[in-house]
Amino acid sequence: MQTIYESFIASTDANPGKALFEQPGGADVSYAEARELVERLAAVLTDLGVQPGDRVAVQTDKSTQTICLYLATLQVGGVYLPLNSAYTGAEIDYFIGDAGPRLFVCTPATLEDHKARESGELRIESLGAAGDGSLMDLAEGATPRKDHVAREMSDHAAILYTSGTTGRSKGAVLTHGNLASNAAALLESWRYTGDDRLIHALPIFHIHGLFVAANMTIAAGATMIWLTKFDAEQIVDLMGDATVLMGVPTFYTRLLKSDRLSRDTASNMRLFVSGSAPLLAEDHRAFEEKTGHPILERYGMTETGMITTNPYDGARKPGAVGMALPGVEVRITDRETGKALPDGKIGAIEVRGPNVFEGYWKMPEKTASEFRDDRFFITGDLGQIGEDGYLRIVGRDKDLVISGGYNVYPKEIEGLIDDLPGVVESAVIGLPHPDLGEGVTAVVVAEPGADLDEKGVIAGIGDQLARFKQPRRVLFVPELPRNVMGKVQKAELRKTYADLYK
Ligand code: MCA
Ligand code: AMP
Repeated sequence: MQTIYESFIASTDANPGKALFEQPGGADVSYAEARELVERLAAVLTDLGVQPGDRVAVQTDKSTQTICLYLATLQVGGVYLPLNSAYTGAEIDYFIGDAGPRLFVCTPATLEDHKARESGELRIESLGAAGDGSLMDLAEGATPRKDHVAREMSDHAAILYTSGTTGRSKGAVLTHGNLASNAAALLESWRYTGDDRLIHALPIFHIHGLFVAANMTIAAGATMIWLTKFDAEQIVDLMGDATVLMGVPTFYTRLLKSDRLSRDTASNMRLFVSGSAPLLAEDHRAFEEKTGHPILERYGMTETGMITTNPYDGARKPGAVGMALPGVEVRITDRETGKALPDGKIGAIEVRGPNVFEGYWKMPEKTASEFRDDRFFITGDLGQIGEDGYLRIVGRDKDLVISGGYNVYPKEIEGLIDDLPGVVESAVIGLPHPDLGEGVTAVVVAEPGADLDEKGVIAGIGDQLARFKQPRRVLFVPELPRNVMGKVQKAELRKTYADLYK
């Protein structure tokens, strides 16, 4: 097996002139051009002191240059640490403090603010969406570095932070073997080849946009039609010239609203993939009716990459996430005892395989608590394997809201709301939302006579939280429903307010 970086070199050698990126309204970037920039960036990283194993943290806008920076980090043996561009100062402080990167690359607009963090151990440079910024200035004059640092499959390739249901965010450490094996399994399962032309409209700081969409394209030697933002009408326009789309369910909800989505406009496409959150069965059916394409739904996680997929050739079933990928094992267990359950029973979804991460960065106890003794990882999702062999996710054993494909951990928001003057306590829940799947909603108990309203709560926590984590609505109640053990009954709140966004 090759590392993703080695696959990139192989794809470049095989077809140097082929477009890796096609940018509507902008310039194409061939594999050879991308490689030239990767090698110049690798020289810059080396000059900046990035050694094998060093973290390179990146919070930039989506650009082809950011993908080149990712590949350059792999070339020098560094560990890539992408950060959501919506994270605010306080969130960034935590990630930098925890991961201790050698280099942090931000946007040109935020460079001045971040420069204050610079020290002997930490360099700060910038990279802009237009290929501008201090890092690119350095790359301009650099001599391309031709060699690469050989890496074992067990060496670290990336750290992706996932918020915790309790306490601090955890950095999931992914190895070269995790990335390479998952890309290989997906290429095989989805028949993805160098002939494919992927509409890439996802962000590139998560597994979905980076390690599914981009890694697969790079490993196959295919082409990405590169969009910096999701726009349903633009995607319908591009379908005639593309073969694959990968998206979160909100992409499909929005595409279905386009009058121009039809069998005709989708006739050149061979595959539509959905993941990161549950796809509504009604959207699955409506999409097939309108376009003739049954969406292929798959299931994954930051810690594991992709786990299961509906079949390429067999039935792609609404409401099901399919079967384990080649080389990956999935089982359903009793949540308490960890004992395997027979098909048909609902239990904890556990996974083992070359896709499963090494552990959480500097958190050995947390890591140990989420693995069974036989190295099965406990996903925190609840599911059932049917007689048909398909896995269906029926719920979550973790307190998590997924809004537009982004994970939001209630605990983090509740902590900030509870600290506001006049608040007794709060519960943050996800309620069915027609566009985002789930809408983040805060239910708050205020002190008697407190001067507090919906706007005040949102404003009070706004500057500490990325926008996508902020509650869309804040509801006030005299008290929160609790069970006999005193635990807040979030399921009851979800039932009471189920129609809030309808
Ligand atoms: C944008 N906003 C959101 C979200 N996205 N609010 C809540 N939840 C969101 N997901 C805010 C914006 O800040 C803006 O706020 C307002 O909503 C309207 O923005 P709009 O233009 O409608 O949004 P958009 O830019 O079109 O974004 C919607 C989106 C986006 C395209 C669905 O959220 C997206 O790209 N999601 C994909 C996430 C993803 O890649 N997930 C994979 C991670 P204001 O107006 O106040 O500024 S999970 C993963 O990787 C696992 C392993 C897996 O299985 O795949
Ligand atoms: P993250 O931690 O951001 O990687 O999110 C992973 C979580 O997203 C999983 O544990 C699931 O709860 C959810 N998820 C991913 N894909 C699907 C899917 N197809 N259906 C339902 N939930 C999904």
